[in-house]
Amino acid sequence: ASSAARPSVVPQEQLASFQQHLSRSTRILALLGAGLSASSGLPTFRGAGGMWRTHDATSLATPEAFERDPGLVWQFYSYRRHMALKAKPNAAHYALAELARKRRDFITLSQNVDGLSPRALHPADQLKLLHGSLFDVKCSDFFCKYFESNNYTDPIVPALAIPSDDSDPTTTSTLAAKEADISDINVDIPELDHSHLPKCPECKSGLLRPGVVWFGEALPRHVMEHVDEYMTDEQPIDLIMVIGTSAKVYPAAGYVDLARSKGARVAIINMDANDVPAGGLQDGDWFFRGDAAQIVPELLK
Ligand code: BV8
Repeated sequence: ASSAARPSVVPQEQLASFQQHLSRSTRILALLGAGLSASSGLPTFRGAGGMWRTHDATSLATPEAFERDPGLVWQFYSYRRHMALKAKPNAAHYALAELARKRRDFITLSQNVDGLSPRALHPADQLKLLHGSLFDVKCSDFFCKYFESNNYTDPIVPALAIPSDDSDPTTTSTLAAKEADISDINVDIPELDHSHLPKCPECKSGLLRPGVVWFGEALPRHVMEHVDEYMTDEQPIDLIMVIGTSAKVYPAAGYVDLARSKGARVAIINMDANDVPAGGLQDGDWFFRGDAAQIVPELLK
């Protein structure tokens, strides 16, 4: 049904008080997590979505995993690139992009690497990708500075082609479900030694790696500098929206309390009533429970 026909998913009183505050706010932040893209068919890290084949996704998102088995890590990322390319931004991605066009002092801090906010034409100078992007690639050789943005080739090299069944991500029989319940042993994994993996065109020796921030790696310096500048500005922050994130990964999760310390009120949009940032809900916070794809467009209308 069109949004007009759809009954409001947000309690009217909470909606009114939020929108009143939003209308008076100037400096506004949003912290985005995987829950924002759930309705676009992309699995979150928590729960079933956190598994890929028999691996906990976060165990593959490390430099050590890449060092140990670059072929397996590249299969994981090639699969996620494939799924993200088949997914589409949802109404919440577009609503946030629209807000950024209307409010130049609004910036979005996204933990998501799925490329859906850029595809929703979110103004790039107001979108900070804290953990990089699936569609950036860089040389894994520490001394080589090769970096390439917007590499959408799928698969990035022939050996990483996804098994034939690449069904639509929004159906239940997604590759995610199929991939989730198979283990490496019964997937006919091509012998993925270095010769099959993407090579750095610059230094000719290093393997290319996904341009995402792995656990134990620093967030991109230019991104941190921009966020620090926004945060250390003596101006108060009026509002931070915490959308679809379990807010457990630092330093990203730390921005919620930092915004609070700058006077911001906090609005949490989450499917799970228990998922509130460390320190829990505080006086004056809003908590909108449900699907971000439905709630966010209503809040920002
Ligand atoms: C660093 C890119 C130092 C890769 C990611 C102990 C204590 C504190 C910190 C640490 C510690 N041990 C280690 C650390 C540091 C570590 C960390 O924080 N670990 C955590 C686990 C404790 N952090 C780091 O390593 C960071 N780097 O600290 O470096 C340093 C400094 C200088 C020099 C050198 C080193 C780097 C962290 C970045 C890791 N990369 N992603 C990839 O994607 O493959 S993290 C990845 O996981 C995401 O980017 C995201 O940040 C995180 C997952 O969180 P969410 O997005 O929130 O997703 P999740 O599934 O958890 O939650 C989804 C939520 O949505 C849920 O609440 C759910 O209820 C809700 N939801 C679901 N559906 C919907 C919904 N909501 C609304 N609508 C729906 N439809």
